[in-house]
Amino acid sequence: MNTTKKTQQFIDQEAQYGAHNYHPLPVVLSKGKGAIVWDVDGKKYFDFLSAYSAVNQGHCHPKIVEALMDQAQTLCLTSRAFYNDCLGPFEEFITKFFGYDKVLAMNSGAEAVETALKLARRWGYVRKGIPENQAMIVGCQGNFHGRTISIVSLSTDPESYGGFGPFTPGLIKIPYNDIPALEKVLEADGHRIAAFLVEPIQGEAGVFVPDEGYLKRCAELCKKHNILFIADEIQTGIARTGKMLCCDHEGIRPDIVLLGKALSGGVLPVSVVLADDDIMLTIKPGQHGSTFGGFPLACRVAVAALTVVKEEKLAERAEYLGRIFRKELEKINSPMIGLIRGKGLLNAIVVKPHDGKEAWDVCLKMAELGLIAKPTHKHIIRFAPPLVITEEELLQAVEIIKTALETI
Ligand code: IF1
Repeated sequence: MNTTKKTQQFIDQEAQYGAHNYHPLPVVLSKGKGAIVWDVDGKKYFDFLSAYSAVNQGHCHPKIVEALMDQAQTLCLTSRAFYNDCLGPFEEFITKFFGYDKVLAMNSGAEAVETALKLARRWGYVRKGIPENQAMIVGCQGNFHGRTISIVSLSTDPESYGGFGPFTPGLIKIPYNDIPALEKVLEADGHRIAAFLVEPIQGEAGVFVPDEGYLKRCAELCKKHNILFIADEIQTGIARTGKMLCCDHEGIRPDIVLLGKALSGGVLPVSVVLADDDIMLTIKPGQHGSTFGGFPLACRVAVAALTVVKEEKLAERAEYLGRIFRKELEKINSPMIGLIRGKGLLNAIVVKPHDGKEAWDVCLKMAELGLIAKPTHKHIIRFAPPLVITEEELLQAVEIIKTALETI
């Protein structure tokens, strides 16, 4: 891919002064609106990553930005040493929105996951009666929940955990989408297992959609063994898969729900843990928190971001457009398309390497043609545009994907 001098300057600058913990596509963005982003040379792209589903409401949504600007000029941060007039209204709003007794606000997704792990252990000791320091938490192979030491302790991807040991004990990994595996571990160790943590669709694993009924059966098994069912909806939640929560597809209500990313429409890092009193109130003052967690600016932005999702019926849009998108992709005749899968507007194609070209090359070609997406696990390309994308834009985007696959 040819990069302009201006583009290359920014790339070189990052390479020289930034840690080398990413390998981005050679595109330097400077502006966004809805489903479209522009680079520093003014070239336009369809954004088919949406900042890993953080920008479900579209880039720079006016109502979210308005809430941000208004609150930024009024009061940004107080810490939790004092009350403020934004946190309570946000807490009431979001708990009623999702139907839980309580919310605990943090910032990044990883912090929400960490919070859930602590909450699960605490609940395991004080409610379930697990003997001290014996609590175990079950996760799934192929998961992605973040980058902290404890979270990577649960990872099965050497890229995530390799060279970062020693790891947090008390974490078990079982195969995803495998009910017998869950049954087995719960039968064997259920008395000391506090929680089962799962992504309703595995994002990083390549948009891996489990069999219908899997999540429901997991929830039933957890109930039977008095184990908390924790849904990491950080990527799948907030309308991305065609329902407000991905778990809604199976009509299940997790004991703990984790949200992040699109909770702010991509404006600020805001994450939450939702749970009922029996779980949430096991953490007492001074036992958990964060300087920024639930800061006034975040609270105002999150209320605005969720309001936009509801007002603009983004879950219904994702469902409707997702069907069109997959149908159109199915029509593409390319030896490089192995498999198309997804739900709502969280989709992926599994790329079969062809003539020495693989997913990365397809992404470079698409970028050249005006659509940005990123490969995950070398051979999978995730397609997750902002949910505000219009049907017309979506069809134009499909044309680009088609051309890229045909001309590469
Ligand atoms: C990066 C992937 C997506 C998540 C789930 C928690 C978190 C994430 C289900 C942590 C974060 C990220 C982070 C991003 C890449 C990205 C990602 F490719 F790695 F898998 F989205 F698909 N639970 N996902 O997907 O949230 O702490 O990052 O706010 O650059 O690491 P965070």
